[in-house]
Amino acid sequence: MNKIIILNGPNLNLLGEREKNQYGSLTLKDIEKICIDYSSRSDIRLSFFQSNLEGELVDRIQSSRNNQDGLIINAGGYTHTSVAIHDALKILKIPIIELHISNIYNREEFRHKSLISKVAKGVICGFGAEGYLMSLNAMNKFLEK
Ligand code: CA2
Repeated sequence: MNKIIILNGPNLNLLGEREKNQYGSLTLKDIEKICIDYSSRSDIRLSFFQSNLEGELVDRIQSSRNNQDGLIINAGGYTHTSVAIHDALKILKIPIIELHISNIYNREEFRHKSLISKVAKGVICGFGAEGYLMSLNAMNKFLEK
């Protein structure tokens, strides 16, 4: 059974409350439930974690080193700024998928740069909350090989 962790960065705890045009109306709890339902039908043991704090995300990434088979990350705004998250991810030897709900490339210029893409095996963005299931499916495929 493969162990996969989904990490969510700052402000994603507010999903479904505001900016519904951009991020949809599902809450992060709704998304977590959908992902857990999916994982219980697949060969996955899923962990789901959100933090607004960069250091807490770095801690989770570090502790995934020895006990996860794949990591999916929506780093929120830290995607565009965090050398610390980039460095922590770079240490991992497991596949990493970068995930965004919105298409960061058709938004403001400052969102076009990602420090995560360089260390990710794949990137999924612009498919709304559906991207969470798409990334789980893609991770499953990566881990099958
Ligand atoms: O599209 C994504 O998933 C993002 O990672 C979301 C981040 C944004 O900074 C990235 O550029 C793209 C922001 C998440 C903020 O979520 C909110 C949800 C509801 C209300 C306000 C913010």
